[in-house]
Amino acid sequence: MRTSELVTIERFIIDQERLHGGATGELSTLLYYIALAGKVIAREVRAAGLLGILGSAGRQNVQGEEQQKLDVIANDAIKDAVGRSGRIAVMVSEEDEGPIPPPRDAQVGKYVLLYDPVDGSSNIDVNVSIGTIFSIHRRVTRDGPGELKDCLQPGRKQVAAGYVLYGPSTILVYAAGHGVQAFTLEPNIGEFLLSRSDIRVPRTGRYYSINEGNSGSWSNGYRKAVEAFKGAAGKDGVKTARYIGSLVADFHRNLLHGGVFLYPADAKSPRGKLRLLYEAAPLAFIAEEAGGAASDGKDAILDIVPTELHQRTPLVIGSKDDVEFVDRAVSGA
Ligand code: FDP
Repeated sequence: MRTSELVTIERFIIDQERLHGGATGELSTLLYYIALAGKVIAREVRAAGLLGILGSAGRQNVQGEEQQKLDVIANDAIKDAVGRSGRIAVMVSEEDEGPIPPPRDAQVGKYVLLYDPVDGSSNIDVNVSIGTIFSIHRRVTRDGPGELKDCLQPGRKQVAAGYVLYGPSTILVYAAGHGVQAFTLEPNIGEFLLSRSDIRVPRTGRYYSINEGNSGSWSNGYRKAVEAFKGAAGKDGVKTARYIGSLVADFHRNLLHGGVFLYPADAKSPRGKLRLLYEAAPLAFIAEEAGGAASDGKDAILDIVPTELHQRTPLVIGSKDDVEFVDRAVSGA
């Protein structure tokens, strides 16, 4: 392929902006900085297995800098790259309790970024795929650094959402109201190149993904739905189980091949385990944009009005028919 035929994420973002006149370019710059942070994190993830050999958290590296654990490194990479982009009013990270204003000497922008720097952290030590998830809203306050109410907006109001999956390859997937696109990092030239455009999730899929270790404390509805996926009601609709335990990786597989990921409320997590603002809502935005669905077992995730920054929610996400099937089972219909 000729170099001129390669579509880098920067080129794609600029082309999209030209297609949709009226854009100021601010969102494009923000996405560019998120992609940049994704590359920095990908580099650290590749070396993560060496942290224990070359110096673990609490030690210093050869430059005399403190070597940190991956989630701190990833959180700082995003805060630093995006916080100084001039496009941000406020940020929310899984790793920080309160809203994060832009640095004092940085320009304040009109967007709100909510993110999970390292999703699936229990998989870091065992070299299994992990990810970064992000959600972007437009601020609702007028000026100055953003406030809590800028952060507590329903998912339906997102202007863009995406994730970076650090697997055998590093893949950035995002949606900004014009379909879902995937870009794969070409490590030798350091560019994210368009690898799939306008991703559509099949209406029903072959996979179901759930932590069955928690089945003892699921409600009857979830139990029935999972039994049906295993074929209790006959051969029709039988699914195969796949559970990585990294939400991004489980979601990505089901996005491409179809299927449903479930994390219901259970005895350990009575309100569900996953976080609404920077896990469930951005993935729900992508799922709907790709023709899929996402619910909390009853209502669409995108319609939930958040009341807390780190609010949890049950999550059923993926192929539309499969999500609706689970919702019906949960409601007892
Ligand atoms: P983790 O706790 O490893 O960070 O975000 C939380 C999350 O991972 C998701 O990525 C994953 O889908 C889920 O929790 C796994 O939870 P269980 O280990 O309870 O199955």
